[in-house]
Amino acid sequence: MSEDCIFCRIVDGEIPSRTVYEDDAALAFLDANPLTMGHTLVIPKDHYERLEDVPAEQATDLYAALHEVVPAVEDAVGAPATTVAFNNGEAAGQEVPHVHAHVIPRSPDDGATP
Ligand code: DGP
Repeated sequence: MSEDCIFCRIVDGEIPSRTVYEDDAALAFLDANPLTMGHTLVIPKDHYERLEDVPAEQATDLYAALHEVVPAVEDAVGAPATTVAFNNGEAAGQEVPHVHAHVIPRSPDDGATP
C-alpha cells in the first residue's frame, strides 16, 4: 500500500468505487472518466507503478482477472469487442502510478480509440 496512491486507497476502501470484480490479488472497478459505457480498470491489489515492476506470479493473477472481467463487461453492456490497454509511464499518458489495465467495451465506429 502506498499512502499517496489513489488506487491503493480504493483497494483499502478509503475511496469509494463501483466494484466489478474482486479476488485475492486483483480488483476491477468502473473508470471515473469512461471512454465508453462499462469502461473498467483492472489493477493488482499490491502497489506497482509500472508493468515491468509486477512479479511474474502476480502478472499471472492480473491476467486471470482480465480473463474473467473482459467477457463479463462485454456481456453487461452488449459490446462485441473490447480494447484492453495499459498506459505504461507518464509519457504514455499514465496519470495514476499504480499499474492498471483499461478494459474498454467497443462497438463499430464508437470513436473511443484510447
Ligand atoms: P491513466 O491515464 O492510464 O493513468 O488512467 C487513469 C484512469 O483512472 C482514468 O481513466 C481515470 C481513472 N481514475 C482516476 N482517479 C479515479 C478514481 O478516483 N476513481 C475511479 N473509479 N477512476 C479514477
